[in-house]
Amino acid sequence: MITLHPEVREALQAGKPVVALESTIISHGMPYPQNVQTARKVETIIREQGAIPATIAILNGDIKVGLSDEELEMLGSSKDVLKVSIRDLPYVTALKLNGATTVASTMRIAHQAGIAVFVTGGLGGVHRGAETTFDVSADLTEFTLSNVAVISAGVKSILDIGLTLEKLETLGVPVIGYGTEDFPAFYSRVSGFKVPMTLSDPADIAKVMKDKWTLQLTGGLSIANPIPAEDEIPASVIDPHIAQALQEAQENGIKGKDVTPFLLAKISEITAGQSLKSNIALVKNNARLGAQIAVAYSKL
Ligand code: PSU
Ligand code: MN
Repeated sequence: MITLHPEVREALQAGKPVVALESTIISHGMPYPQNVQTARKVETIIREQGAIPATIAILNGDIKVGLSDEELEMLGSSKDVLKVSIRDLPYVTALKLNGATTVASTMRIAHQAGIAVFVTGGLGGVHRGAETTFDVSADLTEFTLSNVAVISAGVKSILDIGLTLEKLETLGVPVIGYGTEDFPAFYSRVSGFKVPMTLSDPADIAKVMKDKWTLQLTGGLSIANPIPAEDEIPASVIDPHIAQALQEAQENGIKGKDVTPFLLAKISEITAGQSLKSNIALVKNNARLGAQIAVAYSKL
């Protein structure tokens, strides 16, 4: 039920490096047209590093790995694209709907397609107040099931970062800080929480991936890449905005799958686009690293 773009299929058959990309960040994480522009730029960066990009989405019920330019435009501009996590996948395929995949569903599809590296912006995780709401992203459970290295800029402090890291430890997920000992907080380079492992060479990260799977330690790895210093928004600036977004979510009774998109849009609105600028910069930065890891992994 998965349709590989011919270029992606050929690259996988030839053992060339391929980098998967998610689509919820396009449909529900950024406004049009910046979302489509960013998605295209990210694909270009991956190519410049010598890898093939494979953006994953569901179009008319077809699970697509690798999109054409027109498909990317449609996905980014259309209003009827559902946010599709693991539980939603069979519903969207059966009813032939359009869907944007989250980290969890993109990991699963990438794994099934044989793609080992996946670039995104931020991971889902344990939400603040999860002790009463039970709101824990399916992204975390997916790390126990799909053999994919996920490059992100860490997690936004809309989440409980400490609990998210504890959960990743429980699930047996290697969390590798790229050139940092501090887990990054998306807009900010530091969260105050330490990463268990630090590596500064993409080739070393590729070796850890290889050994994890050779040891039959099923599941993913989280590669946490801090936002470039010139694009960061310090925690002292962004935290009050995040607090306001969280309060508005509560006042409006936002629940379930709507929580994360609501908070992302609200923060962008409150910061008048400053957060969007940072978001775009960190995704590009992750694309560069992800492609470098994919290239190194393809040589092992
Ligand atoms: N965090 C971000 N940006 C995003 C997301 C999370 O900083 O775009 C998206 C990703 O697609 C992630 C999803 O997989 O939200 C998590 O949603 P939920 O919390 O409903 O599982
Ligand atoms: Mn949730």
